[in-house]
Amino acid sequence: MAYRKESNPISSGDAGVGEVAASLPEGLTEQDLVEIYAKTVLARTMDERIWALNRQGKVPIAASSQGHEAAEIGSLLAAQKDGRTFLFPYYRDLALKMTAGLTATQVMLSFMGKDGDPYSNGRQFPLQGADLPRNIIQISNVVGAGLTQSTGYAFACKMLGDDTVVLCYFGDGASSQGEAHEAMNFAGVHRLPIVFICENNHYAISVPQRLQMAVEDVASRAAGYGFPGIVVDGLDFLEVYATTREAIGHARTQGPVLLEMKCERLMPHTTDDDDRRYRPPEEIAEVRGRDPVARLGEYLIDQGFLTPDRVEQIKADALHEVDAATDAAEAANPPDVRTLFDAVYPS
Ligand SMILES: Cc1ncc(C[n+]2csc(CCOP(=O)(O)OP(=O)(O)O)c2C)c(N)n1
Ligand SMILES: [Mg+2]
Repeated sequence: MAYRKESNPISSGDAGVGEVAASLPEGLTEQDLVEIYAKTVLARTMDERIWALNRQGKVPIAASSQGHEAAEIGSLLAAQKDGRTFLFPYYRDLALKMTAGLTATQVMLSFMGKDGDPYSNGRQFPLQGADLPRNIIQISNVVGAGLTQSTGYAFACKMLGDDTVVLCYFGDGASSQGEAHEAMNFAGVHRLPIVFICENNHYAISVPQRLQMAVEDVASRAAGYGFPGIVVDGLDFLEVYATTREAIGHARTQGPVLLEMKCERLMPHTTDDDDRRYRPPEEIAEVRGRDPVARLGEYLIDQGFLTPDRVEQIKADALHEVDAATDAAEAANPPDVRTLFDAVYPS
């Protein structure tokens, strides 16, 4: 079975998730929420700009995190508050990587494949590679591969007596890969310090969830590996944050947890995809009405943490920052051809 908020077996039950200011989840302050909202808006503005630049022929390809921001940024904030974590995101995690500390200009350099891309200096898919100063690795776009890589990392942490907890991100489609089973089975046997985070947007490119698996919840699979699986509202920033913090604590002391964040993919699979060929317009309109960024902004206004004017100012500031990053990346050079073989290892 998969557990939901009310019956979550790793929770004390009083996390105060999604409720009033007086019961913000542990370790989270009003100031944190305001700052994180500004970063969320910046990530969304960047994502929209990247999409527009693709249509102008300036960005070859992008996978959007629109609709996944609460899942990515809420779980990242939980990891940052914990302080002893290592992250293996996947290709849809722009919002996570940006909020982890990449500047808007660095992100834009990566998407345009220019000199200065901090992940691979313009050699790989955008933001693919390693960002070791921020404890982040995303080696490839091979669907499901990150599960075994991150499980190996968690195994090494345990062997070395290091109390780091690994967070491994992947999609619902990836959860159908053999590697997902192998990784979770191994992690369960060895009680590894790892939190598996499935960002379930109900599609693997054009394949809907019902054609990928015969269960409603990916989280229910955790029972087969001997650890808890919890369904999380991945559009609710506070629920994501609180559940991830609990899961990190559980992973450090007792072993793996599978968190299934129910998200929505607000855009096509990538800039190369046309989702109108397989998603009815009513469905696209419906999911856009449940935008997690708008929901966080409304929550902050409701709680009196932000005024509508301040929200507008945050949006204007984000646009300004993205404009400057766009100009800087457009003016930047491609990587120097003499560096072509740097960091390339002969086989
Ligand atoms: C091993 C492998 N098979 C197929 C692909 C092609 N592919 C790229 S993304 C994708 C869908 C993955 O869907 P999901 O895991 O749900 O992630 P989402 O893109 O929806 O976030 C596929 C099949 C790949 N990259 N790697
Ligand atoms: Mg998916």
